[in-house]
Amino acid sequence: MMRSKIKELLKKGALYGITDAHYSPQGNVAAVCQMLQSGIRIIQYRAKNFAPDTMLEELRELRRLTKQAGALLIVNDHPDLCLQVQADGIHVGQDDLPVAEVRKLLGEGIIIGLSTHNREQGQQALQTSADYVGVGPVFPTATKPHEPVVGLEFAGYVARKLDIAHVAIGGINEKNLPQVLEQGIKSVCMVGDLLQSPDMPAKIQRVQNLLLERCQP
Ligand code: TZP
Ligand code: MG
Repeated sequence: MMRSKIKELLKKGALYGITDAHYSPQGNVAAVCQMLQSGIRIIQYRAKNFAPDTMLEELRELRRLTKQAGALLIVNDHPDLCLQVQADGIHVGQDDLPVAEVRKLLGEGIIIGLSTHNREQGQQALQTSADYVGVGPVFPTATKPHEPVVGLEFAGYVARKLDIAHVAIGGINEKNLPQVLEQGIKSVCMVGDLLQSPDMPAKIQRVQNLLLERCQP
């Protein structure tokens, strides 16, 4: 069951990979290949201004590659594409289709991730069938410049007080990662810092080592 798999991975401490074509001159598929080769096991396909046909084409390839690697594939928004390529899950924001609607559309087996930006949204997520919450942006970020920064404090609140799988996101890089982990956070997304790295596999390895070290019980 993929819903329990993502919960386990996030609870243990995982680096969650997200595509972003702005930072990937080599293309989304090539970037994901590197992530998978370096051991990332959760991939979110996020392609904000792409034509539906392009998304479908890339997603078909990513479905094949993630299956082969035993990795989860999550689609940002787009329940239709999620169904079409038989992705493992969907990630929605506060202004997207509500979790209950997505659940009705895609069924009991599908992973649903929900972005949260404050304590109230975090609490509300507990009342839904969301499998995990995204928490952020923890720091200012060029990847999502218009989203108000929620800060480390909210990340710590979710980690310590809310009984739901979670992943911190937004402006996280190798340098500030220890501050995030100090809040009790075990799983993180790094978009720009990973994709812009001249040696992504080496960076992934270092980050995963740090997550492992810091996340010993
Ligand atoms: N959601 C909240 S912040 C963010 C998303 C998709 C962008 C994260 O990108 P980066 O480059 O790791 O700050
Ligand atoms: Mg969205």
